[in-house]
Amino acid sequence: MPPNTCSDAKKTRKQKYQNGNHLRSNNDALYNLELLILHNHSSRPIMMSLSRQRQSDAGLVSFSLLGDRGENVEHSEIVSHIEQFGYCIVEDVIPAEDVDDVRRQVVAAQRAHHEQAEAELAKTRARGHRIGVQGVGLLKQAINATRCFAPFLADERILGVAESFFGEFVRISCTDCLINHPGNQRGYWHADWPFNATNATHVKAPYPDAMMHISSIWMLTHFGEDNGATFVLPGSHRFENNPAAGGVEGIDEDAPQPDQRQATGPAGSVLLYDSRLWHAVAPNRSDEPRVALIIRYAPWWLNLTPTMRGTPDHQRMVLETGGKNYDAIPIRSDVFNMLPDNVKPLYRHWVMP
Ligand SMILES: O=C(O)CCC(=O)C(=O)O
Repeated sequence: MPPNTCSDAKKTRKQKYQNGNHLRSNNDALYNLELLILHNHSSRPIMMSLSRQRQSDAGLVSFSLLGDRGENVEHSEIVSHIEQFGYCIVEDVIPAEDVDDVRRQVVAAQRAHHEQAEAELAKTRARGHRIGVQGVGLLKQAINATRCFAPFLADERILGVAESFFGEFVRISCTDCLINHPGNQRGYWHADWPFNATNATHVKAPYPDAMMHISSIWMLTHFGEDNGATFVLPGSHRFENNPAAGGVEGIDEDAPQPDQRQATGPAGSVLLYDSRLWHAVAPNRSDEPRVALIIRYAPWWLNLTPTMRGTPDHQRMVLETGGKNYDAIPIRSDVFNMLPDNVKPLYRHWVMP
């Protein structure tokens, strides 16, 4: 596990940087952004037509960035790709030698809590809300069930990038697990909380053009077009709204977008994105489950209390309105106490009394 393999992992990573294939994104050669203004409440376009200039087979391009230039340069490259396209895929965050073990433990934890998670989803559906996707298994606050991935959560390339956007005191707002079983349904286009208007608590559109929350999808199996690599719409993080809750006139939230891509990567990679990015669950057409962790990083100033059951904000904004919950479950204090020292600050706001 990580403490023993840290230096090896660093060596492997250095080799990868020199090969230039550790970091992938839709780079600028791919797209010439032609702005097609449909609605214009402000100076920002709500819709864009993205015309492709060049496309690799996989739809994503590997490129060489760093050589020996070091961590800071890498941060800035990831940051600038997220700023430009809304997302970036960072490979080898969980080293290849650890990822199978992490996946096995996460899958076992999800299985053990599957019935309970389905019952919670059913309660929300019974109140008339669309939540979850058929064929996708969920485990909320997975860290309460297994800490096997905790050593990687403060990775410089992930937390460091979050800090580049938000400054100090970043907090984790979500640690869920998703297992897309073979044959799972396609999901609807949405942006993540607090930009998903199907949730009781959300930022009112048109959104200010500011990064407020970073989402990430940790690939515990490889993500390919066959097994349901997440659909993303490059550039959509700067749109003023998204199709969830019918937020964009003329856009069917369930229909493919002509410029959609799939965020593919080997197991151990992380898809890091601005939470405003339009994305959707893709169908798994393989015969193996696709396994992921959903980790979100919030600035200290983003009010997370409406997502926390038992708080007055949750009572007022979610329960009393009958709205759809974006629920977070506190971390157990025994789990918190066993976290690595550099990960504890990410959960300190949420320890179960
Ligand atoms: O699992 C996926 O591919 C996408 C998950 C998703 O839509 C989300 O976490 O908001």
